Amino acid sequence: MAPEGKVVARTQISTNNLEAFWMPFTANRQFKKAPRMLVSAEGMYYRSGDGYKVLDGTAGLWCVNAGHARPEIAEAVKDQLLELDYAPAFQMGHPKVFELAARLAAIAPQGLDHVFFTNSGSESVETSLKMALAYHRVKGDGSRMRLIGRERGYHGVNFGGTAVGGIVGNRKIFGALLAGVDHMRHTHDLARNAFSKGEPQHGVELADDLERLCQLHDPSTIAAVIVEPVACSTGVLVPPVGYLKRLREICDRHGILLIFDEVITAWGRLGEPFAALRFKVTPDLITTAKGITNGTVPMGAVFMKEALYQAFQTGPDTNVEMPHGYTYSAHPVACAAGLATLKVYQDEGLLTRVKELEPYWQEQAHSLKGLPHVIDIRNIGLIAAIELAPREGALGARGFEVHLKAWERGAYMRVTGDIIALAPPLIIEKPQIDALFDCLRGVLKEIR
Ligand code: PXG
Repeated sequence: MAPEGKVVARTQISTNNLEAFWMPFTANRQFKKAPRMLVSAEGMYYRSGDGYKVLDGTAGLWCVNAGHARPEIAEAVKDQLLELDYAPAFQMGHPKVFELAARLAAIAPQGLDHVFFTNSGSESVETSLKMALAYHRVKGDGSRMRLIGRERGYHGVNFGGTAVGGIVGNRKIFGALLAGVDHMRHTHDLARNAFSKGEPQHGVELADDLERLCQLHDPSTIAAVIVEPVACSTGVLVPPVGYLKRLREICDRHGILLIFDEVITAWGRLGEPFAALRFKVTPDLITTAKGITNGTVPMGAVFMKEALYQAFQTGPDTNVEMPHGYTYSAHPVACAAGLATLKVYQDEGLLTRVKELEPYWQEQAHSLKGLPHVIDIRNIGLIAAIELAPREGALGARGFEVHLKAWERGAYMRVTGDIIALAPPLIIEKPQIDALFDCLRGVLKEIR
């Protein structure tokens, strides 16, 4: 990593044609004028196209929890490719998927004993929404058709997830999305909660917004509510004390299913295998992906309560209970990666390691208070966000400059608008935590 203050000149990458690849969620023209290439990775670091070591401040995209290039996972993937490269999951099985499901159910919150496999967080979300609708229908309660999300929520990019999601920029150019969707208010409250450490004190009453929607639509029309326990993509909104518990109570009162979207918050990020365990609130369904294979092979999963699974087990044995699934559901290579990942997590105590790191992480994050432009710092588990005041008339410009300058100084950080989001691999050591925040400190002093 480049020492603080030393700005490293970056050479242009000579690649013949950058035009063919339409990069996702990227300003393509801007990127292609000055590409930032990653060519290899190990442990806590990427290596850039021009040979620099770059500290990974965001675990890739919040997924490489055990650090990069773990040989245990690579070996398992290689062996699996040579042993059974693909197996259909419709009306056929292979041993590893049953083993993986059982091992995952064993660490899931009590009662969420069944697992459906997908290939991404977006697919997990679609699966959970369809399951919720189908559950009510198979129970004879098919009038429950509405789905409730939350402003500023992110649930991936497929139609259901975009519809229940609440990030305006991700929704506005895609038409009317789904009918029958409504949103609760988000929980961001700078006036009352700025510079909160962990769960903010104010805002439990925002959960009552669900009660308001129940009164508006009548609860008998609502199938499910989906929230991220900590809303990460929007810039890290930590739930106020008591908020998730109150959502659970309102759902129980009205027979509404509660879905926690734990694509990011599972796999040790909050010091427990799942955020539901940290907040001691058990949803009816959990969606996840990313860290399930340490980001190596695409895989997602939906966990559900016993009662939900059982509700579908009706009719003759020949009944296909859920006409849903993907060609690559339960892909053997993903399952091998998942099993090897879980072993690494468990052998190294990574699912709970963040409990030890969190106080130091929190202290270092909040040491940026008082630096130019910083209007809020928030944190939970091994996640922190530093919110900057936007430049007048140029929303996101200051944030993006931080992203670029941090890269030049040898750290990779995600930025959403003017919020910097940090979520490094869970193997991080204290000197690397220092390096990450020192890098950011230098950048914040430098930019205008
Ligand atoms: N739900 C949640 C809560 C997520 O965070 C998805 C669903 C979709 O997962 P897939 O695997 O389909 O991408 C996500 C993904 C960022 C960032 O920097 C966050 C995500 C993806 C890419 C970037 O905030 N979250």
